[in-house]
Amino acid sequence: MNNSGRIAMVTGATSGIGEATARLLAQNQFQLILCGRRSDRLEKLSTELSAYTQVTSLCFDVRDRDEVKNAIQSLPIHWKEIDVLINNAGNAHGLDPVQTGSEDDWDAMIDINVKGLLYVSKQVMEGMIARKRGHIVNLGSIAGKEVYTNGNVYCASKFAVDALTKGMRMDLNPFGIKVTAIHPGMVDTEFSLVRFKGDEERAKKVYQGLTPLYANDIADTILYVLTRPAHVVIADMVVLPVAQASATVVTRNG
Ligand code: NDP
Ligand code: 8X3
Repeated sequence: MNNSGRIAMVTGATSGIGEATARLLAQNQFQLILCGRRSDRLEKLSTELSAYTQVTSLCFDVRDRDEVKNAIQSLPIHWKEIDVLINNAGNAHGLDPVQTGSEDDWDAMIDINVKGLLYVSKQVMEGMIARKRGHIVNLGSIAGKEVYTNGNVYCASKFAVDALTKGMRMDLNPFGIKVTAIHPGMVDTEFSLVRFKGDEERAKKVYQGLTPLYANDIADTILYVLTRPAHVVIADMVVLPVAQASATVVTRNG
């Protein structure tokens, strides 16, 4: 497929899976709208990727409905014709039993992973519907397929992403819009550092004794789903490292 001229918006492009996806899409001639809250990282990545393709960036918090709307509506006319939306922004906050979980962590996960995804999608879907084409890729998780101990609210947020993906595919079906969910297992990014609030030792332990997925592995999967023939949609994909058999079954060396 010739990707030249296809405009892709990537949320959470300042780190991990989103950043790797932005790099790979740029190398494959997609034009890019990079999104995130950390403007310094957005600027640096925009400059780097401008060597390959046209790039613009939007700095906003997906939790803030007005910020999302204003940012996306501020795009110049050319950039408004978004072909691909990668709903990737999201994180886990905490790993605690539900009885001692923090309400702030709950708010963050529901507001970012679920409501944020909806706010961004709403702004982008309108144009896709009018043009009768587009592709939305939602980042779910193995945590959206299986609940694990202390995963409670994060799992619930990713089960919601799974449900929303299915609902979007149905509602957008009459308009020829493709909707895909990709559900990774353990990917070594800043994810665990965020989950454990900057505790590097604890974050490192998550991936100790195994070869996890890397952000590039998921970027590669995203490029694959975006480059299927026009009549094909990959609806749902679970991608795990070989060392992981389920949300809870993991084989570690030593
Ligand atoms: P990272 O922490 O490396 O990246 C998260 C990205 O989300 C950052 O770019 C961050 O940007 C952005 N983000 C977070 N909160 C907000 C917000 N309020 N508004 C706007 N952007 C926000 O994690 P990953 O790359 O691993 O995670 C990406 C997605 O993949 C998430 O949805 C995650 O749940 C999912 N996932 C991750 C797995 C893993 O093991 N790593 C496994 C399964 C799914 P900034 O801070 O600049 O705003
Ligand atoms: C991230 C993977 O297993 O930590 O969604 O929930 S896990």
